Amino acid sequence: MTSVRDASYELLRAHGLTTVFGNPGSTELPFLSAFPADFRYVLGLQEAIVVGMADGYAQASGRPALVNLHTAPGVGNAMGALFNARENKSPLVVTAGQQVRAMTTIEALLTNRDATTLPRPVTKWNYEPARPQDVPSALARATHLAALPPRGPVFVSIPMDDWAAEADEHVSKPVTGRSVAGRSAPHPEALADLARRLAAASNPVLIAGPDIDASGAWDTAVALAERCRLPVWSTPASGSGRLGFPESHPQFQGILPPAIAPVAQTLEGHDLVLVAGAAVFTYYPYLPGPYLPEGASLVQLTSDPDEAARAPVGDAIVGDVALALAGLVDQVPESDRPAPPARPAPDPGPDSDPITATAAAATLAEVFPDNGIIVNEAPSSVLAFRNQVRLSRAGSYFFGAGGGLGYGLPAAIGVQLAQPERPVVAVIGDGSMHYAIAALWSAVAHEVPLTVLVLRNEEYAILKWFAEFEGEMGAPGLDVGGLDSVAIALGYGMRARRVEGSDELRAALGDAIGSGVPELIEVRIAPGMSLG
Ligand SMILES: Cc1ncc(C[n+]2csc(CCOP(=O)(O)OP(=O)(O)O)c2C)c(N)n1
Ligand SMILES: [Mg+2]
Repeated sequence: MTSVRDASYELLRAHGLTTVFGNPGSTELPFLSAFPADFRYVLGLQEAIVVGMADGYAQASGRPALVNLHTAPGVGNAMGALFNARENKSPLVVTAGQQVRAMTTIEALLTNRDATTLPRPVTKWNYEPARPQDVPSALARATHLAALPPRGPVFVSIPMDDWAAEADEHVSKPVTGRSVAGRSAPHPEALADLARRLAAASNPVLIAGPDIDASGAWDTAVALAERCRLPVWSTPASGSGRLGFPESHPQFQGILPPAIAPVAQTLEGHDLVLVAGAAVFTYYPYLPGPYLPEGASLVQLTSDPDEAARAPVGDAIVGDVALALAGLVDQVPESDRPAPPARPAPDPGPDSDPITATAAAATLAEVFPDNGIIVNEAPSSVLAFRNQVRLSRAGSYFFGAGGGLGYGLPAAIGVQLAQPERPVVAVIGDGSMHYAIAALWSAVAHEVPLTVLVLRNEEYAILKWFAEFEGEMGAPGLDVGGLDSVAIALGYGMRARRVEGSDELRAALGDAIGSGVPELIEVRIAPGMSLG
């Protein structure tokens, strides 16, 4: 007989879902026991870590990733990370164990009482199969849905006695080989109209968003910008989980500010604002004003219907961003307008003791390999690292678009697992380290050779900056002195050291990057915000 378990593994195998990110409990053991040799289990010591690793892995591989959680408490612990995954548009197939069917009505221990409601606000689909025999088809449906735009997490609750049931092969076999192609081209007339508007505009500008990278449109975005001589801005840093344009390109102008009125001020003088692969925009804080400068119109290219519908201004064309940009490249004439002026080279700023985050970023830039990847969760110095390092290859940058801390460290592990040939550096604030600190153990246990750079300013610097900006002084809880990331890393078995100053930092980073083993470097930095 073929069991539901065998049929499910066959299906997961057929979809390439052979890496399971999980934290197990008794309700998951019937799935995990006699674990097939061609599968790999990546253990996270807490569910935020499990989902964060899977999120980085899914995004950096471009394919859905499989998560296995422990019934209700496991899903509960994972919620913040699932919120992040949704904002990152990360295709996660999240499964969780459930009590045996015979004991859910009487609510035996570990019953996930409202299994399909629990993760609902942050998942695209939630399901508990009506019959054990429907587990494989539920997993198939979940996998296709997670990967369809807008990509994101889906959830399947699986009663623990389902795995041993006899499969209904009339149901499980046909779904096993199915493929679902989900990239839809934008409406040809809408795109042709946009091409005409772009050709006729006197001063158009491109705003490059994260879905350019996710959809594989990196080179096409560059081709369009060069063909139309467009100045290019990145969408505001806080909502940009990935880069949309090479940041050392001479036409790249910088990162848009995140608030309504400053965006309009920054885009002053442009008559057509083309936004590709992003929401319009992920604003914060609230600085009201006109959304666009006088006389400007906006067109948004997005594969996400909700992103299109909720934009406060402009037109939108829903469809695959790579296909949309390629269509524009084909249809717009080459422009003879002068290329925009290049922005100044990065300035590492004056020496100080301790060094500034900007100087730390400049030091990383000196030793950073061409094919390196940065995962950033250092809130007060995100802009400094973007400006100093100026990443310029596709798939080089991952950032928690939802703003929930605890993403960066586990995500960096997942990214490194998906991209073993590319050195990964996780740049993490000393406060942010502690939302998912036990991820260090997973890096060691699974021999994931990433470098973790901890910026120790002993404070929640960005919140102090924000408090001052908003005039909200006197809040408690903004100092985090005494957090010794080096001692903790050593406790998890990771190589770790503390450095002071740019010279020590340069040497330590040079050693750690590409060393082939996971290593943590903690550098003391000056307090305060670093903007560039
Ligand atoms: C889950 C979660 N809790 C709280 C916050 C609020 N928050 C935003 S930034 C920040 C401080 C980050 O401190 P640190 O990592 O040291 O970076 P720094 O600001 O010092 O650069 C906090 C607590 C959050 N974003 N996510
Ligand atoms: Mg800090």
